[in-house]
Amino acid sequence: MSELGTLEDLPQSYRDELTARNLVPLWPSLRAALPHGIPTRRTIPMVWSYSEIRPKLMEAGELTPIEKAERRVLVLANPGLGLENMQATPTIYTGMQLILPGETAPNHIHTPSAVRFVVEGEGGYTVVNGEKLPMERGDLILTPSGLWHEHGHDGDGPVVWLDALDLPTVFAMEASYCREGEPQQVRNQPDLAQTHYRRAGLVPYSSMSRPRDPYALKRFPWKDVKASLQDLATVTDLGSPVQLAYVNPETGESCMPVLGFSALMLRPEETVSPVRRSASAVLHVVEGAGSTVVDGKTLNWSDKDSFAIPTHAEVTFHNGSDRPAFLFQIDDAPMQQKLGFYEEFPA
Ligand code: 1HN
Repeated sequence: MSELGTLEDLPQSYRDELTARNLVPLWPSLRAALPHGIPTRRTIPMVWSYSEIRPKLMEAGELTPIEKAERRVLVLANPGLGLENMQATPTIYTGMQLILPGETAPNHIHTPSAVRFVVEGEGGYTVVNGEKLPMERGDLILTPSGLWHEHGHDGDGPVVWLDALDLPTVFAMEASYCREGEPQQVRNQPDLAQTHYRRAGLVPYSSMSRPRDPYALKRFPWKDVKASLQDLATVTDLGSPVQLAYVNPETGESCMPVLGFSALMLRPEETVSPVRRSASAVLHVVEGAGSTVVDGKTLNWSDKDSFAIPTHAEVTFHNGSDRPAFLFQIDDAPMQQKLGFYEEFPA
């Protein structure tokens, strides 16, 4: 590998002439743009503790009426990427959203794709293209790009969920925008997809002779995910990941195009070292307590905490307790796969 020329190697007059013409020499910046062996990562492996988020979110509930917020959210921003950029990792936006009893978050549509993962409270709902989807603790609700969605709360007490969006990518493409709409007409058969896609491997017969629905299932109830993980654990060797991906039942593909979602169970005292890979991730603790070593840095976590894992990181999960731990994972593997550079690095 040869030393490349620097900016300072060039006569100032030449540099000034380039600048005046909006031209930039590549070679002084080439190594920064394309480092050898491993990308440069500014993402800091870190935890957002729910015990710190929750009081501030409740304060936001008092300080800012929903009409002044539309979405009352505290964003989990990674300081390594600049707080103002609202990135947990370079591709993943995450935020904690609070809705109080009787409030509604108005109907809108936008280019980024979003999901919500319910953290606490009962009675919340999201209406997606006319379908009213209940939000119970741990449920995953999809609001894909271009689908109308609005939130409400019919119950008592605060409802909090984790929003995850591909906003950083869509924003970087200068393609992020929204439109507002009138409240939706709710269809009289709520959450019909739960019946249509009752069991993996079975789809409505009529779906075989029409184009695949890109978002066949928009709600994944946690009770099903948890039971499936517990079943999978009975046939999985200790130390091997007990992990399930959220997919579109009509295509078998990741349920959203840019970000991927999965659930992971760690058995009591279990240690799991997944294969090192090129994707970045945010994990959210549904229940349990443990730690994750990310590139040598130990992140301790418990119920409802969230943590960031940079691309290409060496990761080991440890469940330090005598009860199982359940984690929800957001990653950018689907986009990396579509772009053709997703990699795994077996030890
Ligand atoms: C959004 O539409 C929601 O619909 C939440 O609840 C967070 C952050 C950025 C852009 C759009 C929502 C969002 C968002």
